[in-house]
Amino acid sequence: MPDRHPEQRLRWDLFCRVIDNYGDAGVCWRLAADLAARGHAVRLVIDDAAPLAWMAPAGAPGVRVQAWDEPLHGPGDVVIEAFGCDPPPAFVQAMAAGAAPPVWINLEYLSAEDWVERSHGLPSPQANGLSKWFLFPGFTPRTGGLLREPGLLARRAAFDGRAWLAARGWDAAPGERVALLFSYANPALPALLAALAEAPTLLLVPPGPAQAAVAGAAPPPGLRVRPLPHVSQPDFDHLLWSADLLFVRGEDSLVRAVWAGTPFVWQVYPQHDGVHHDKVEALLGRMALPPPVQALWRAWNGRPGAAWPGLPG
Ligand code: TRH
Repeated sequence: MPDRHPEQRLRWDLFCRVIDNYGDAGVCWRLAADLAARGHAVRLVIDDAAPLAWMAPAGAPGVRVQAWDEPLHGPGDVVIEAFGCDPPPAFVQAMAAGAAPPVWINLEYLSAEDWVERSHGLPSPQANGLSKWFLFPGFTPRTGGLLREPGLLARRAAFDGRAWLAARGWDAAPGERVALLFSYANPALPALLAALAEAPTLLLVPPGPAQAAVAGAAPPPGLRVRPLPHVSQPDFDHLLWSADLLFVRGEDSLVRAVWAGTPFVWQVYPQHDGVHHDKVEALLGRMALPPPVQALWRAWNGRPGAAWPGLPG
């Protein structure tokens, strides 16, 4: 990659196709906004900007959002395609035609598996003479790491979660713990609700399959369920910071749960071939969690043979 001064202001083109759920747009928006906050100019080219209306209603200075089929003038300094989404062919041609082609990065999915260290940073030579460079986010120094905005942990430390919830009318009653449930459809949900109800609990449930599932039945006594509207990405962090226990899913909310510093259980994005269980094991292998917590993670992810263990005391 070119040797550039780190403080140089670069022009970044970030390409994103929304496949399903919120993570494609969520990861790309977070990266775009963070780059812009560090002084760079970002074009976010996205085929479905609808989630940004609630994720980032105010946009961000320095980020220009463009539709996928809008005409694009030539590339800037760095081109990122998220999750192998293949930028439009005409744009790729323009990348190769310039006197100083941009650096071309393929931002991959997050995984804690060992092979990520071997694949991170590898080039993939393309027919047009350019190379794509693989950027694998990850949990070790030999990966691309995790996105974290400057000052995030200090903001988290100064945050008053109960006051923030109360200001929104989502108050916890005295003595109630607050749990957040952001998950895919999950057959273990009734068992989780019963376990949460063993102590007074306010369960905050963002939109999605879990919200649809809890809406269908009265919660067990001891559990108050509050369905939430979509909130902006900064407020999604505030939600995570306000809870005592988190159930998160996918990629971005996993990372945000890590930065929240709150006990969490992760539901991996399920894949038909079952390889998602390896991803859960890989992440468990990087965290020294007590066996009952590991058992809960496995049961929540539907690992074959994993019986529901209840919530660790
Ligand atoms: O929505 P997800 O399940 O996205 C998934 C994963 O990224 C998965 O790895 C990928 O393969 C698949 O998409 C295509 O979960 P994730 O990654 O946590 O993304 C949710 C994003 O939505 C995150 O950026 C936070 C944001 N969000 C808000 O900003 N406000 C909200 O109210 C909610 C519910 C989410």
